[in-house]
Amino acid sequence: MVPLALAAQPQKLKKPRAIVIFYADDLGYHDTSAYGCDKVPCPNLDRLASQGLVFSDAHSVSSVCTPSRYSLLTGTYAWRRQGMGILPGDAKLILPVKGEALTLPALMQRAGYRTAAMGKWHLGLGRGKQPTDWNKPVSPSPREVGFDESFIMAATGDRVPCVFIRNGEVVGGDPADPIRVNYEPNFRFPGELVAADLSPAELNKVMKPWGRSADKQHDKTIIDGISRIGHMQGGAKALWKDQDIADSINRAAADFIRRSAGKPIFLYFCTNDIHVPRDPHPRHRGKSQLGIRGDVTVQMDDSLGAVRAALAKAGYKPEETLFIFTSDNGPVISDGYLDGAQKECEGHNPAAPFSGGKYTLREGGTRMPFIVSWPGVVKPGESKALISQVDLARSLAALVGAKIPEGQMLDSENQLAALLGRDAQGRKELVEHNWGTTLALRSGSMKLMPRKGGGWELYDVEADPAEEHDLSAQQPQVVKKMQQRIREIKAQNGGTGLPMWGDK
Ligand code: NG6
Ligand code: CA
Repeated sequence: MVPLALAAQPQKLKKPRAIVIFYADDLGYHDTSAYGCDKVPCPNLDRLASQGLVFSDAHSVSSVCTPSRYSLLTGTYAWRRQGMGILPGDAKLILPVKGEALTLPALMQRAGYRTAAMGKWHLGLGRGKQPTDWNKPVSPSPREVGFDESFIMAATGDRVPCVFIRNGEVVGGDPADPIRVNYEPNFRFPGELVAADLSPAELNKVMKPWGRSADKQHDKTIIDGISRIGHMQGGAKALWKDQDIADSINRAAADFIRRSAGKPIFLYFCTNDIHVPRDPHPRHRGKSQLGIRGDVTVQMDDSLGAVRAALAKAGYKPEETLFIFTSDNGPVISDGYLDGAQKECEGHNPAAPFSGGKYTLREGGTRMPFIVSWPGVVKPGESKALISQVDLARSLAALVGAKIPEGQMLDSENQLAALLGRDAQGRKELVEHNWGTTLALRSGSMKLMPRKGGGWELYDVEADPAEEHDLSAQQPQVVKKMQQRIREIKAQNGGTGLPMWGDK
């Protein structure tokens, strides 16, 4: 048992030498063996779970990527900002840079940590003249946000540009073959290979069998046999190979860890898995019983193992390492490609026991796999504490003794005691978000959610995790009270409609 005195004073803890946030993409609550899915072996995650605290009521801020990541890194709710949503691949940087507001990596720097962002970014780059010029250093980039080092994909695997960017510069960029990106509708670069322009016979020749778009967004530039969102030209030597994306990110992270050996590090590791396009390395093919989507989950687990191995090799002992595993938003089976997942995942509810998933306000949209491991400090087990990823900012600040300036990171709660297993409750309430400023509210186990077409639905998600029995007619007074509370939360901490950073 942890003495109560310690529970009340987590700041007395020794600072971990390594703090890692391993952020999966679109991974659902029920997608891995660690959370009960026996069709997808994830031995590394299983090991982490057996040594750590496995949360069952931890949430991303949003059921889509950009707002969740923004909130995690800023300790503020993304939905307070204007124009927040899934960003195109050439969007400008939406995070505050130094001098504008403190971010999680910047506060870790102040506490003496070397910081790195690896993998999927999707928070925009540059703020200069649009469109972004990819042929010179892009600024501001993760560096200006507080990351000493970065090796990132600008947006998503399905969006151009399909290149890695190291510390603000395209890896493998060639002045003789400049990169151009365009997101205008009906645009074409001269000679560009665009899926929408090709006949089925031509598509069969140039595309991987699972590279075929299923909608009008994903049928643009074909790169590495996969059609993408947006148009791209040039940069032939810089283009990633989809089957190697995971290994490239793992290598970059391992390199950062190796070069940092002996120093405190904060690693924000964002795997591209299990987002579309799903194109696992051949060594992971067939390793799950759920087809291509399960195989990229195995690949994600392999990346987890690679990061853990790199830490061990560089001398970061388990008892010096706080490792947090989670995902940015709920699961989706079909997300723009005819990759076979629909059929292969038949009978698999990736959000089980919840309903909904990515893009939805149901529990499946934001209820995330979430595991905290810190051997010797965090007792292995399970936690039902209600927590949000927006709380990582204040909780980690408390852990490393960083001061947050007055009036900043206001949506973040210090939930360090819950994260370390010393408080079983966590938050009293939590908002869930999908689009715009539409919010659902959890108040304990009760959940109020706007009904499509008007009105409200009320659920007790503890008794009814799938949100099937609407209690709004039986409990109108609870509906009223929670509605009022949503209004209050929206009005707090600057309200809504705040300008995006970099806008005036
Ligand atoms: C959507 C894409 C989807 C995916 C998502 C981003 C369409 C129709 N759908 O707009 O395929 O790329 O954006 O996912 O284009 S996220 O996890 O980064 O939020
Ligand atoms: Ca995502």
